[in-house]
Formats: sequence, structure tokens, C-alpha cells
Amino acid sequence: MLSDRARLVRDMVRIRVVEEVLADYYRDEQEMRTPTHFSIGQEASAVGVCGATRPEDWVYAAHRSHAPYLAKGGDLKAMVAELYGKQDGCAHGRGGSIHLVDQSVGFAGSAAILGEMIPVAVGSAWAFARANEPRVALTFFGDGSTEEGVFAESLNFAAVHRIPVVFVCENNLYSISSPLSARQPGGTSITRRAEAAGVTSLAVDGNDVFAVKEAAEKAVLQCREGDGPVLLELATYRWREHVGPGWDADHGYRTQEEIDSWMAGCPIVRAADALREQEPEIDAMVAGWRVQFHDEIQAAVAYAKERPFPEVDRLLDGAYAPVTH
Ligand SMILES: Cc1ncc(C[n+]2csc(CCOP(=O)(O)OP(=O)(O)O)c2C)c(N)n1
Repeated sequence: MLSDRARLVRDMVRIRVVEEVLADYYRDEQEMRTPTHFSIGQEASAVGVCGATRPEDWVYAAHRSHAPYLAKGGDLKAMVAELYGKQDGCAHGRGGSIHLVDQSVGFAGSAAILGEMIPVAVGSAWAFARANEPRVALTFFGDGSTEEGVFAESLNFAAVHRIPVVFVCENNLYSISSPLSARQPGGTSITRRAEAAGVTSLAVDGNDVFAVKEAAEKAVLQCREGDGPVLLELATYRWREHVGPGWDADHGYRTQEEIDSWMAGCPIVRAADALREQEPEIDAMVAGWRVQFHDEIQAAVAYAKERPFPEVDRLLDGAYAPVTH
């Protein structure tokens, strides 16, 4: 039986391997025609937060959605089929990487417009509270999304109604190529902004999966007990380019040294290091998981490739019906 802590490492390895293999296919084949935002380097935040939820809690995400989707238990084959635009994808090939959904496991959905899912999560959580259901909604977004007006409105509304929502900010320092320090020259902190709205806030090392899980457990419990909302600010770092499978040290907005320093603090390596005394076999376990998940993602890619594209005359399924006069 795997310990809870080893399971967290396993879940991070799975996301890492899935994304690394998908990134290679994406680059080499040009068959996935969807903008794809990888979370490579940021796995601890999704795994730690989702590991603190129950299946009936709802998780929302933004464009960087693979990691929260998989961490919540979203179906891998349906995700990969979605990236290939196939009818059997989780959004029937209409949504691509940014619009993942698997409500059977509580992954409520993700969307491309920055900030869009923040008030939707607040609304879901409010509905849970009004129905006296002990459920929580959580919403992942980046530091860039905190500059959307709806973030401030959502904090305020959630605080006024004590809504059981957890705002999960993955602060990876950049909004595409624009650094947080340039966007917030006064150094305005995200947690202080949330506190100013009356929302409990915790700043956590987002690359320490154990610390993230502990903080998320506190946040979810506080919400379940009717004392929400809570904001978690998780300090992390995206290794690859903003969108796509490549590396971007030559794009001019950050240095190779900076990227290297964050890669040296890889969340998987850190977690394995922290566990080694308690789990002396952890390195062999990680090596075994890498093989297992490599096979799993290769099978999911093979499945996706052989599935059909949506039929042209069904393309409007799921869209608002056009008005006909
Ligand atoms: C309302 C809106 N404005 C601009 C964009 C274009 N856009 C897509 S991702 C992105 C950066 C997002 O940065 P952040 O929220 O920090 O998330 P990260 O990509 O770092 O995970 C921008 C500006 C968008 N999708 N929606």
C-alpha cells in the first residue's frame, strides 16, 4: 500500500511524464492543433490542492489546465483525445487543451478567458452553501488573472457571503512575458489584496507538495465549516514557454540562470528527497512510475489518434442554437 505522501509524488510524476510526452508529440507531429499550456515544473500545486479535496468538491481551472484536471482524477484518454480534436475528447473535440472537463470526478471545467472561472466557482460554492451541502469549490488561476477586475469583485462577494470557495493562485511570476514586478511596481502582494477584501490568505511554497496539501486541507476545512472563503498563493515557476512545448530562454524576458535555478528546485526531486528516510525505496518507485506512465500516455495517444473527428453536420452540438427566421 502506498503512503499518502508517496501517492503525492506518484501523482506529480504522472503529470510530468504525460506532459513531457505530449510536448514531444506536439512539437514533432503538428497534429494537435490546440494552444497548449504545459504545467511542467508546477505539478506540486495541482497535486497538493486537489489531494485535499473530496470527489464532490468542484475544481475549476484556467488555460493551464492539464495538471489540475489530472490531479482531480480527470480521464487521461478523454484529455488526450480532446487535444487531438476528436469526438471522444472530454469536450467532444470542440474545446482543445484549454477547455477540459470531467464532472464525474469533480473537475467542473476550465476556460481561456483570464479570470472567467473565478466568479463561476464563487457561484457554484454559493449554491453548495445555500443547499446546505458540505461541498467546496476551488478555482485555479495565475498571477496575471489577479489583475482582472472580476478577481476583486469575486473576493468581495465571497467575503460578504462567507462563500466556501478556495481561490488558488499559482504565482509563477509571469503573465506570458510580463513579470509581476513590472505589472505591480508597488510590489502589491496578492495575499494582501485578498486580506484587504476580508478573505483569509495563505502564502505557501508552491513547489513543496506537502506544504501545499497541508495548506489546502486547512483552506478546505475552513470552507466546509462555514468560515470561508480562503485564498492560497502558491509560489511556483513554469519551466517551458508560456504556450507550446518549447523552451524560451532566448525570448528575452527571463534568463537561463533563472530557469536553471527553479529547475534545481524541481518539486518532484524535492518531494522524493524529503521522503527518502521514510520511504527508502522512493527512487526505485519514481523510476517505475516513469515507465508505467510513459506506457499509459503512449496508449492514450494511440487511442486518440484512432478516434474519429466530430462529424461536420454535428459541429453545432453543444453550441447555442442559431436563430432562424
Ligand atoms: C481576458 C484575457 N486577456 C488576455 C488573455 C491572453 N492571455 C492568455 S494567458 C495570459 C497570461 C496569463 O498569465 P497568468 O494568469 O499569470 O497565468 P500563467 O499563464 O502564468 O499560468 C494572457 C494575457 C486572455 N486569455 N484573457
